[in-house]
Amino acid sequence: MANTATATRHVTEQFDAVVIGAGFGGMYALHTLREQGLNVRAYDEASGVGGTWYWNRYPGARVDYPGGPFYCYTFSEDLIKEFDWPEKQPDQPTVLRYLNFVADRLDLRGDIELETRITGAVFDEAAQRWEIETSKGTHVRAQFLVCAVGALSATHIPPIPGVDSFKGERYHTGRWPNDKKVVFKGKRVGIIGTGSSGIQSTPVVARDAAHLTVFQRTPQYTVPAGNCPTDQALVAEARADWSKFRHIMLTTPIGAPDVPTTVRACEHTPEQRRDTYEAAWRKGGLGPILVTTYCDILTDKQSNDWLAEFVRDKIRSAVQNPEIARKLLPSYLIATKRQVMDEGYYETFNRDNVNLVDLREDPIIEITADGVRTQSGHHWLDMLIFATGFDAITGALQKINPRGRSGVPLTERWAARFNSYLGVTIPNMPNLFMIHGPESPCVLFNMPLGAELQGDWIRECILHLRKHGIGSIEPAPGVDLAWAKEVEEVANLSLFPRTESWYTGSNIAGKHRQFAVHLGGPAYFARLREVAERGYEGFITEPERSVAAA
Ligand code: NA7
Repeated sequence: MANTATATRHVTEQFDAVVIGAGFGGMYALHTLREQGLNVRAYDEASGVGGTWYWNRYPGARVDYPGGPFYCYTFSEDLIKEFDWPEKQPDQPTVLRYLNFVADRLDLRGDIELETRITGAVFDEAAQRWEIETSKGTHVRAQFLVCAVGALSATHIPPIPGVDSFKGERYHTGRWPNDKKVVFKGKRVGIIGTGSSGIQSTPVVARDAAHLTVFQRTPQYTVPAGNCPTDQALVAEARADWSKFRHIMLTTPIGAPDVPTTVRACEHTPEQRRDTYEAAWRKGGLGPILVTTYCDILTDKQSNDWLAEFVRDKIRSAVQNPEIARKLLPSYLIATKRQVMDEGYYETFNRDNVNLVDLREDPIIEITADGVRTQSGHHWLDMLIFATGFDAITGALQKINPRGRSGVPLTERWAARFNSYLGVTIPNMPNLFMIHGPESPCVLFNMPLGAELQGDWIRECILHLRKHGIGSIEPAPGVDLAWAKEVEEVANLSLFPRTESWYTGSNIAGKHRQFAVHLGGPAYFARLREVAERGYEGFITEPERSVAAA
């Protein structure tokens, strides 16, 4: 049955492309498509641009990637020259200021409709157009739907008994309020979760709160951020020869400016290894320890164990109370969960006003009106912070749940696995493109750079379709299976799939397990280019039926 949008809906506006999301990915897609003369509208439910960086304004939030002039748009030398990054690991307000600067500099605001959520999208097969519904009740139509919805934007609050009964202040780190200042002073605060956001916010909250209780389910490895003022000499060098720096980022596995080592951990003596780790630890940041120490940390268990033990030793020496130190010791393969970077996390547990609850030994029974009851007793709280993460990578798009061919919704298409072709398109969802979708490098590659490269591919694909009078494009039957095999083969060369994490979907009850990240880095982007050069190999198309149908 052909899927034709109902005639009763009143379509208020028509676009060549609608972009969902006004974060790094959405803003770039809007810009680059508009540059080609396309009529584009972007929507975001937030009151400002910034996407993930708009919402994740929790205390201590910082870029955990090699930051400064490297976690930003790379396509424009002007943007690189005009924005000054004060710190090596920029904080959330700086990243948001940057994205607002870009929105103004590229004059994007006129084509972004804020405070407007996309509530549904249906592909009208006859018209070869998406009909899109907004939270304001409007319906717009577009030939192309670009979903830049964020890999970490569908927040997750675990279904703990009594979760809604807490009567004090309650926040999720991924939906931190923008309209009020959250005050910790004099309050008893609880944080559930010790991922990036729990670990980054813990030292900041502890400094002000009367008392902080950290509820930890899985201890984490975290490395010092080593934040410091931006190295101005490095900035000058990057600005003087930006194409050289961009080229390095385009050719390294995670899109970082740190040139990866080729040395394997077993090539060094134990003393040499300790000195190598120590130097990276002192420098701080994720790049030095994961990219420049040894090349096999994420592929060789022995190499991984050596680094893990080095970090465990750091925890033992940072935390004065041996019993608390023991509870903080992680045991999973280091960096196979999202590697965290901190500013004094372990040392925070030396403070008198901080308490660690190890949920493996003392599980949560329920959340009450005034605290959290664990097996050993009740923790009285004035404020409860959920640092419990996201339905990552796939959750936000499933919430919108676009309906493609035959009106079948995405949740049905993705019921057994999150299938895609190239991590950019989905079978039976014609003319729909994803930025940072499942089976693309998304969260394990420099995300602004990855968004740019995917945005460029989408732009070129659309221009190709227009040039050849093509009305719709979608993956050919079966190419998604071949793609899934390729993603899996690359992942299985690494240690990542051996650990339960949000990369594999294990943090969400009922979500099927699938390591949904393509670990190929530059090889992935080369594959994208190759497919385009071969005339969009693996896709099927239909000629444009009638422009008037739009
Ligand atoms: P994460 O990294 O998903 O962390 C979520 C944390 O919440 C993690 O420690 C979880 O423990 C914990 N969690 C989840 N459910 C529960 C329940 N039911 N009880 C106790 N603890 C729970 O999210 P973040 O927001 O910190 O970071 C996400 C990314 O955002 C981050 O990588 C940065 O890139 C920015 P678990 O490990 O599952 O046992």
